[in-house]
Order: sequence, then C-alpha cells, then structure tokens
Amino acid sequence: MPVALITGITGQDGSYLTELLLKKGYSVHGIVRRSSSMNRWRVDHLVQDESIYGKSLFLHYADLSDDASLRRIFFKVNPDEVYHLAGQSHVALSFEIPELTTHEIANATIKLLEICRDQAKPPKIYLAGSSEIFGHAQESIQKEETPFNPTSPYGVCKAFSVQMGKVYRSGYGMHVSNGILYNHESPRRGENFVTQKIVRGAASIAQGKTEFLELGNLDIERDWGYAPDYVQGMWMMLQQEQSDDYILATGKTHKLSDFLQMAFEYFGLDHQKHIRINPKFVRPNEPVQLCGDSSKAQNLLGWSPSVPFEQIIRSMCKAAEKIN
Ligand code: NDP
Ligand code: GDR
Repeated sequence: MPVALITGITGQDGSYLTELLLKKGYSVHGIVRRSSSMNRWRVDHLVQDESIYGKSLFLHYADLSDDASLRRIFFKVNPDEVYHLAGQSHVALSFEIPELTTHEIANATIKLLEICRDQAKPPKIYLAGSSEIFGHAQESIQKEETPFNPTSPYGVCKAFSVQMGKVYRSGYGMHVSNGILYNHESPRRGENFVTQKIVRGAASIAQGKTEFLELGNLDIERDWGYAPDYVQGMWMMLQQEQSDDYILATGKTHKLSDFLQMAFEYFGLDHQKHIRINPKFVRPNEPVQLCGDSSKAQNLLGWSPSVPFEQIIRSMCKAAEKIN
C-alpha cells in the first residue's frame, strides 16, 4: 500500500485528491488544523465511512506554523508521496494579509522541503504552484519557461515556492515536482472565489432571498478547468521517474462576463439586472488575462482536461441550487 501525506486535505483539491488516491489503493494521511467549528464538509463522507477512516484514511492535527507537530507527523507516517496543497489560497486576501501569506506559502514550503530532506528516504513531493506566478505575463499563452512576473503577494510567494522546488530538485536530487495550475473549479470550490460566489449568488437571487450580487473587476479572462482533472495531473507528476515542472490548463480562456451570463441563465435570470460593482472586491493589481499551454503535461504525462467550461458551470449551479 503506497503511503501519501496531504497538506490541505480539507480544501477543494485535497478532497478530490484523497478520493483519487483511496481509489488507487493508497493509505492516505491528511493534515488538519484546529478550528472552533468543524470545517471538514469536503471529506466528511470519507471520515464517516467506517470501512475507510482509520483503515486507509487518517487525519492528523497540525498547522503549517507548527514545526514540531509537522516534523513528528512526517516521521511517523513516513510517506512515499507528499502533496503539499495547504496555505492561504486567496489572491485578493494576500494584499490584506501579505505577511501571513508569506509564512503559509513561502516559509512553509521550505519547512516541508527541509523535513522531507531529513527523512531516511525522502518522499516524492508535489508543490502547488499557480498561474499567478506569471502575473502580467510576458507571453499571451504561458509555458513552463515563461518568465515569472507576479502581481500580488500571493503570486510572489508561489513564484518563490516554485523556484525553491527547483533548487531542492537540482541541488539535492530530490523528487520535487511543481504543478503550475490554472484556475480549477468544482461544486467544492471555496465560496469566496468568484465562480462559487456567482453561482451561489445567482441561486439566492432566483429563490428571492437577495436581489443583487456585488463583484469586483469584470474585465478579466481566465483559463478555467475542472478540479478533479487537475488532481489526476498531480498524481501523474509523482509517478514519473524524474520530477519536473508542469502546467495544467485548458488552453482556452473565457471572460468573467461569459461565466456570469451562463450561470444566471441557468437560473432563468439576466445577470445585467442583478450585478453591482463594489470597489472593495477590486484588487490593487492583477493580470487581465491568463492562459496556459499544457502540451508538456499532455505529451509526457498523458494528462488532458476532460470537462468543458459550460459543463463546469452547470455542475456548480446544480449543486448551488441544493445548498440555498
Ligand atoms: P483551498 O483554499 O480550498 O484549501 C486550502 C487548504 O489549505 C485547506 O485545507 C486549508 O485548511 C489548508 N490550510 C490553509 N492554511 C493552513 C495552515 N496554516 N495550516 C494547515 N492547513 C492550512 O485551496 P485549493 O484546494 O483550491 O488549492 C490547493 C492549493 O493549490 C493551494 O495551495 C492553492 O493556492 C493552489 N492553487 C489552487 C488553484 C485553484 O484554482 N484551486 C490553482 C492554482 C493553485 P482549512 O480547511 O482548515 O481552511
Ligand atoms: P484567482 O480566483 O484570484 O484567479 O485565484 P478568484 O476566483 O478569486 O478570482 C478570479 C477573477 O475574478 C475576479 N473577480 C472576483 N474575484 C473574487 N474572488 N470575488 C469577486 O467579487 C470578484 N469580482 C471579480 C478577480 O479579480 C479575478 O481576476 C484562484 C485561486 O484558486 C488561487 O489559489 C490560484 O492560484 C489561482 O486561482 C490560479
């Protein structure tokens, strides 16, 4: 039974990755942090399943800031594969809490790399990079070699983390792969990311609970994919003999207004009548457009995105309908 350790198991990607690894016969260990109210809805169905929890799935309390606990867990679990997904993942928020963002992304990445380096047999490591490292991108379609030019504290920290991954790979010969992932969505997306905010907002308006949805900058284009496809790519990276950096993206961009229109149409609404711009949601700086070239992952890993934009929106709308 291969052993995997996931940081950020309670997040969108962590939960899908857990399901994938369990299906593949892994023993999965996840790091969870203490909070005053339980926030494990994405993995609850697995934790409640007596045939899984305590047998092939285990949760351990720690925090990215808690060095001693992290080290203890790594030595106890002795993982074959580490998927480091945890951290402050909200780009806009990184302008408000840049120091915490730096601790949770940049410092924590070095910490985990160092812990892994100290293991008797260092595990294979996946680091969660981001398209935000390209920022005001120097190429309209970004490749792994496109220069970094981040525009937010979050992007700077992710660029640091990706570069540090390369340093540990080349300097120590460790198996460290950077996934440079573009936006990926699902019904499990956090509620303050724009896609989930839109579908839940539209559902609430359709049910007459609210009248308006407040948003920030609508003049952006992103390359939106489907989260379960992307966790498959993470796993594929760690099955390679050599570690490397890979972009996972669809190669197609859509305007935020297209997302808005389709989501509101699902609920029989005209989005133009219900959207208000609130400057509070506009970031000090951000890329207008990001689009990734995933041909390296397609050719070397056999990875490809499988769910089109319209279908992602429909699946999120359907789920939002049930929640409201
Ligand atoms: P989420 O925000 O859904 O999940 C983040 C996870 O990190 C949660 O499990 C959270 O725990 C955990 N976490 C945050 N801070 C700490 C901490 N101090 N100690 C321990 N755990 C912590 O993110 P996603 O699943 O969407 O993304 C996973 C990773 O991939 C992130 O690093 C993100 O930046 C990156 N990424 C995501 C993309 C996307 O489109 N989704 C694209 C590119 C990169 P809790 O549940 O307790 O809050
Ligand atoms: P992003 O995702 O910043 O790309 O980071 P988010 O959904 O937050 O924003 C996407 C775009 O929508 C614009 N926008 C708004 N965004 C939010 N959250 N709320 C609003 O009200 C709003 N109005 C407009 C934003 O300005 C932005 O351009 C996600 C995260 O998952 C990161 O962790 C990951 O690294 C990147 O994707 C790739």
